Amino acid sequence: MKKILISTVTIVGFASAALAFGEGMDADNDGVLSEAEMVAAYPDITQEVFDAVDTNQDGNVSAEEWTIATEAGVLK
Ligand SMILES: [Ca+2]
Ligand SMILES: [Ca+2]
Repeated sequence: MKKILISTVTIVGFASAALAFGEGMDADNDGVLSEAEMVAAYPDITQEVFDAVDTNQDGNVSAEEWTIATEAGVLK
């Protein structure tokens, strides 16, 4: 239980640190970027790039995944 609480705090901390994430991109404000939201933000994105960014393959790009991809230069 303690481990779960720590993970939640870490995720919340990460989300507030990544201020640029979702700005003008997260249309439904659910905290993650769906494939449709990613296409709207990055019109040239390919399925291959989306799959590479969505590292846990859940169909959404989290703040962490977006930050990693942006810092790696995958997303510009
Ligand atoms: Ca969203
Ligand atoms: Ca994901």
